[in-house]
Formats: sequence, structure tokens, C-alpha cells
Amino acid sequence: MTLDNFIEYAPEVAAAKAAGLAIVALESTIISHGMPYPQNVQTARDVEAIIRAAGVVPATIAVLGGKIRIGLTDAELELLGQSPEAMKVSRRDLPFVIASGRIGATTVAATMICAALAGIQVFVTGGIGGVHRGAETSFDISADLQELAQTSVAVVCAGAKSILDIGLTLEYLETHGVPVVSVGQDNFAAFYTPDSGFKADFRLDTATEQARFIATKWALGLAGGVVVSNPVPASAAMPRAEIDEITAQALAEAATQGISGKAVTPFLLARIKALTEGRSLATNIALVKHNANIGAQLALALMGSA
Ligand code: PSU
Ligand code: MN
Repeated sequence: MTLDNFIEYAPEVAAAKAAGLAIVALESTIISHGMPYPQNVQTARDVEAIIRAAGVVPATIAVLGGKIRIGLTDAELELLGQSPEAMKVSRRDLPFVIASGRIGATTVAATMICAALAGIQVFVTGGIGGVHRGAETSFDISADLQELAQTSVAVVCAGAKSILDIGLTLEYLETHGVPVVSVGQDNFAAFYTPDSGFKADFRLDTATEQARFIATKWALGLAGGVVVSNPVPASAAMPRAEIDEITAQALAEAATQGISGKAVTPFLLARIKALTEGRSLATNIALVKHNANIGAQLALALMGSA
């Protein structure tokens, strides 16, 4: 068994690799477990279009038919968006979903692994997983953080949701040597709102500066990811008091219902969406599109600093 048996490129991505063009990876758990149908599929298509319009090739990543797929067709995006049986796949789940031939939607951690295997340096998503509130008793820390510690992919996101303990998430990243770079402001972003109240490590506003920083890290042999925190545009942000109240309610419901393990994050995302009657979804869509622009520019700049 060699890696070639398990990885398949879409023609567009294979051509981009051969020509040395900039490529941006995209995850699929955001499609299957992060947003409802049909907005999930529409957003996935729109994000790919934004990246293409910037002259960069998008590669949405998932596991289908026993293979890691780098770049999906429209019909495959639809399949991921509509299949309740699609598994949420993190690092530990990857061999299972490949070996069993099931439908797998990759998280930030698994998408980083697949992007690195495919030689893709930039990955755009919405929010990263992190240290959950109450982790001192639940031990619930997303595998995304360990992946950032070891896999050399830059992850453009809108920070981390306040369903998490953002302060502890940043502490964990610091311990593991993962730099958190902020775009356009000093503080780390909080997904629905621009400001988490915690400072990011470094503020680098331009793609050129971000690319120079990332290329320097890797040239020094410092393997591992970089978090690029891009705040939601103010015009699309949610009122902080409202999101705080809804987050508290969603967390209380998760505790009452005994939700645990990999189900926690999808449960909270779905409850927040329901409790805001879809307004959080509009914010979510807007921030992912904004991240696509930043990620495409970063991928182009990285080609120049390679
Ligand atoms: N946070 C979001 N939206 C998401 C996710 C997180 O705001 O869709 C998804 C991502 O795929 C992320 C995963 O990698 O949830 C983290 O899950 P867990 O907390 O179980 O590691
Ligand atoms: Mn977890």
C-alpha cells in the first residue's frame, strides 16, 4: 500500500500542481456538519468561485470511495452537503473512513493532514476547534490544536468561537509553538464577533508580510501550522451580547443532554443557528467568504516567497 493508492486529485488541481500555480485547500466538515443544506453547498461553491476569481485554484478536501480527494466536483459537494451518513473525520478517523469506503467530511485537523500530503500550504476555513469550556474536567480539546502543532499548513480562519475557552485555546497554541497572526487588528477574532478580547501574537496586515513570516518559520525547520486570524467584517458581525447569551444557552443544553465527544461542536453550531433564527448563518457565510479572499492572496504571496 502506497500513498498513491489513497489520494486522488481533481483534474483542475492536478494541472495547477503541475504548473506550479497557487492552490488553497478547503475543508468539508463545514459543509456536512457546520451549516444546513442548501446554504452549505451554495457557500462551498461561492467560496471556490472567490478563490478562482483571485487566480488561485480551490481544492475542497473530503474522503470518498476509499480515497482522499483533493478537489471535488459540483455533484460531490452536493453529496457531502446532503448525506446524513457523512462522517466527521478528524486525524483518528482518517484510516477508518478510507479503509471502509464511507463518506468522510474532513475537519480542520484532517484537512491539514490531507493538504500537507498534497503539498498545499494554505487552507481556508471558518473557525478552528479549540479548548472547550470546562476542559479541566471533560478533557475536550480539539485535535485541530495538536494538528496545528505538527502539520505545516497555514490556516486562515475568523478565530475561534466563544463556545470555546478562547484564552485557554491561545495558551495551548503557545505551549505547542503555534503562532497566531492577526490581520487588520491586534486582537484574536471570535468568529461571530471581530474581537475576542485576547491579543494575537503578531499583527501582519498584508499578504506579503504574512507570507514572509510563514516562509521564514518553515525555512527555519520549525514544522507546524500558523493560525491566520481574519476578523469577520464589522458589517456582518453579530451583536456581542446576543451571541454571548445564545452561546450560554447552547452550552447549557449540551450539558443537560449529555452531549460529548465529537458530537459537541456540531451540536453547538446547530443550536446557535436555530436560536438566532439563521442570523448566525449569514455571519458564518460572510466570514468564510472574507477568509477566502485573504487565503487566496496569501497563497499567491507564498508562491513568491518560496
Ligand atoms: N467551528 C466552527 N465551524 C465548524 C467547525 C468548528 O465554527 O464547522 C468544525 C471544523 O471542521 C473543526 C471541527 O475542525 O468542527 C472541530 O471539531 P472538534 O471540536 O470536535 O474537534
Ligand atoms: Mn472535542
